[in-house]
Amino acid sequence: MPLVVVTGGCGFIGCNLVRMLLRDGAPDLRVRVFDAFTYAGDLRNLADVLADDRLEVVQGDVTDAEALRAALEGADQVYHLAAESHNDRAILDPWTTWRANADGAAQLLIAAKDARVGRVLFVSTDEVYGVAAEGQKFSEDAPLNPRGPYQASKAAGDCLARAFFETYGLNVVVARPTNNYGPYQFPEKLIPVLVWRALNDQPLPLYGDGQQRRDFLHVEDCCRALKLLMDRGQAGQAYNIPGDNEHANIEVARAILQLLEKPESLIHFVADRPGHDFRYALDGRKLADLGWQPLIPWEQGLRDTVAWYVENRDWLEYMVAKAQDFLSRWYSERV
Ligand code: TDX
Repeated sequence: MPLVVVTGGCGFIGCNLVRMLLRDGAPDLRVRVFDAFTYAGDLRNLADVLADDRLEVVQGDVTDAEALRAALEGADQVYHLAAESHNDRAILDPWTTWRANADGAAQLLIAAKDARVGRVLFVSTDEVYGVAAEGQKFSEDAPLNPRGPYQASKAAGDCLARAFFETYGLNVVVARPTNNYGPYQFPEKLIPVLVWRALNDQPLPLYGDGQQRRDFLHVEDCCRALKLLMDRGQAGQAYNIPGDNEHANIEVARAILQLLEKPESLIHFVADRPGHDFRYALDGRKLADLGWQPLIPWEQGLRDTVAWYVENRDWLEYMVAKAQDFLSRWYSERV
């Protein structure tokens, strides 16, 4: 009976991945979620699959070596998604981010090596490359050039994964996805923040002039890529996961307002994020060579995502309440 461990399995990408693994997996599959339940990780994100007896949820922190040792015992595959994933929180509290993303990565890799895990799929980010100039796309062999505390902490883990392959022969593949969007994204990231604000007729905060660009990838497409890389990626290699779907933040805000039939006058420019990366862009040929491409068109993906938040307004309000301290502090400094 194959055992798959998903760290951060109660978070945004993690819960979507767990759902996909259970949906597509064999009857004898076992999925063990390891999650610290800090704030974004929440059992509610797995509520609809908790009754599946192939799923086990263990509470634990990736910086806790003993807890990790127990969680990885007998694991055939580990998807490492546990992270402090928000740039703005990292700006306010770089230590918490470093601890989870860099120390946590080190402990995870050590535990995987010691437990002789068959394969680790290590989730990094497009942000490790730094800013992409207009027309530029980074391929996997581009130098890492992180510019902020979140990016630097992810780059540390990314480099360490490679180091564990070279030094100990750990079977690890690194994934570098772009900005994911979709159901269950915590309302501190751009799209759910804007949806929540629009639903409540509150100003939509855009940093600076709102012209910064991101490549948006639907979480289902990302999870398919993670699974493919787990199955067919080459050990020791990194793979970009692009969305081929670049938009300025202000275009995203306008699209959300249109979908919710709210006026554009709700858009509000606020003080920029310090060190804000203007643009990210990835060359996806290496992953395309394995037969992957994004399948969910942006118009459909965004429409369905907005509809999901509307239908799951209770979930959204509950999560916003959990984020209230951060949201009040961060946005009160921006107006
Ligand atoms: O209120 C906002 N206003 C605004 O203008 C927020 C929350 C964001 N923004 C801008 C900043 C970015 O240019 O929107 C863009 C997207 O911001 P986020 O959703 O915070 O994502 P980003 O900083 O791009 O990082 C995301 O993608 C890469 C994830 O948070 C990371 O975990 C992932 O590694």
